[in-house]
Amino acid sequence: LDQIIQRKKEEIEFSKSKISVQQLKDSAFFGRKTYSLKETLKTKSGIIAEFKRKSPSKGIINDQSSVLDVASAYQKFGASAISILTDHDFFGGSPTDIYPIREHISIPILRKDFMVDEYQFYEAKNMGADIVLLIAASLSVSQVDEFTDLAHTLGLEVLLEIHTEEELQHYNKNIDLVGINNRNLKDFRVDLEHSVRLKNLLPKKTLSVAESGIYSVEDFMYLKEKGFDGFLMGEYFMKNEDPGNAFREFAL
Ligand code: IGP
Repeated sequence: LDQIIQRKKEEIEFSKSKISVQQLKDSAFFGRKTYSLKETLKTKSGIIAEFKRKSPSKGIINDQSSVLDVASAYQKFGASAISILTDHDFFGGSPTDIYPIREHISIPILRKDFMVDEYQFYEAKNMGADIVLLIAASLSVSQVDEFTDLAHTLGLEVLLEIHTEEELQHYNKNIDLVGINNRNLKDFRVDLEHSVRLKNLLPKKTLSVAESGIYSVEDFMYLKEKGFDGFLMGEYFMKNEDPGNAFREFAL
């Protein structure tokens, strides 16, 4: 994680030198309408289906599928939202993955990246995202606070990702949704029980999302039964040649 954050900071400095915050704000796309995950979690499957080409733990998962084909199928078959990894170096994503699909998608899009600088929030808005991820493990409590306010000013919802009990301190009542990562980012182990325990420590009405390592209908049903409102799934769909069809079969 430290290595990713270090690299991310260099990348942001480079982006800033090419496009200023003012230029991002001036673009026509900046003022577009946004979609709410808090709403679509209630009315659709609850699944936030992810587009992910590769990851540090799995290597290449799928570098053939087109983001528009996959996102359109996810939407068609009932996803509550689409998550798109925009990190290039570690996840094979691109900052231009969201922009070209935005006009075809009418459910919320999560910009999944490592948010460490205000600049990235203006970027996310400009890309066409509706939700941003804040990873507690790489942010201070006050950063989470400030970034949440900024996201809201821009009309973006915030998904706070936690993995440990200590990280619960990063929660504040302005946060829209809390994601509990089933995967430990240090050793990549998945533990659903651990997530359920953490979920039970959240304030009762908090919207919760179980993230990562959901590899079967049984995993999904188990987490649903334990009261999770959302389910963030990537690899299970993306490892197929046709991720949209894998989603369709899962959601049926
Ligand atoms: C999806 P999976 O195991 O279904 O592919 O996981 C998603 O939860 C995972 O990609 C993820 C992630 C992250 C990636 C969760 N939190 C933070 C990058 C950064």
